[in-house]
Amino acid sequence: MTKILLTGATGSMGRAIRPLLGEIAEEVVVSGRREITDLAPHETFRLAELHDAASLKAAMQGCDAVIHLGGYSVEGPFAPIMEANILGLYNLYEAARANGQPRILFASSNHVVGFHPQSEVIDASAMPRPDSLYGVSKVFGEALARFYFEKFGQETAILRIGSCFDEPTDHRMLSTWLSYRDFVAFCRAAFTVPVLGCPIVYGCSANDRSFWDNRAANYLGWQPQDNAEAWAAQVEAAIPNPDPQDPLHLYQGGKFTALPIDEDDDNA
Ligand code: 15L
Repeated sequence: MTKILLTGATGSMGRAIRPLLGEIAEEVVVSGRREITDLAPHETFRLAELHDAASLKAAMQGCDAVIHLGGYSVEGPFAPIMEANILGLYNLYEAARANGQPRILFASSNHVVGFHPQSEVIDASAMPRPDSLYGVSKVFGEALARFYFEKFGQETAILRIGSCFDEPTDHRMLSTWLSYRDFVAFCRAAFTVPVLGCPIVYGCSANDRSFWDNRAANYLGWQPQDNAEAWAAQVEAAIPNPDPQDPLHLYQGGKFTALPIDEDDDNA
């Protein structure tokens, strides 16, 4: 592994994982919509906008792998979701096709399957049950990744990320939490396994309360090290009696399942 392109480097997850990427790459091209100036010696910056295909093609030049965190990462109005997660993802895959098909880590989301109940354990064969327009856009992203794999052999690790934050802060996150170091270990596994293919993997640490079964991805050799259970007492003390009827606790997607459609004036 030599040179990785990181999209969405200015987002919260991008900022958190940047210091760890030197462990898996000699060179990291950090890209985003705003200039980044606090570069480590192994980092270079490229301004790249997902709606600007040429900027993505240029940023990807010479890269062996892509960690695609860029995009619209929460529920919101349809127009910006569409621009970043639908048009933007198409631009990303076309940039990859023009640049020798580096492997892609596609940051999909648990919100693709958010309407599955928390009482069920699901695996990669579960039916998509998106819980938001954002989740629907990630279903598109997964389909696009699969299409480029079938048609061109483009390899992608589709990671349905749970909750990638410093630490779990509510009961749901005791199931869905993904630590930064487990995420980076996943990238390493996806970029070094001899044959990647186009697997769907749930992005969570080795949580006792996980909703997800990743056994189909054992061939990647990814062994997450962290477990949200270490924060269980802290979370249970802070939120002693979670309401079981609260959407946060009914469905895997939590509160996203209860959000209203955010009407976008431009599309009304
Ligand atoms: C996501 O997909 C979001 O990007 C993140 O902000 C969290 O809401 C996360 O899911 C989650 O479900 O906790």
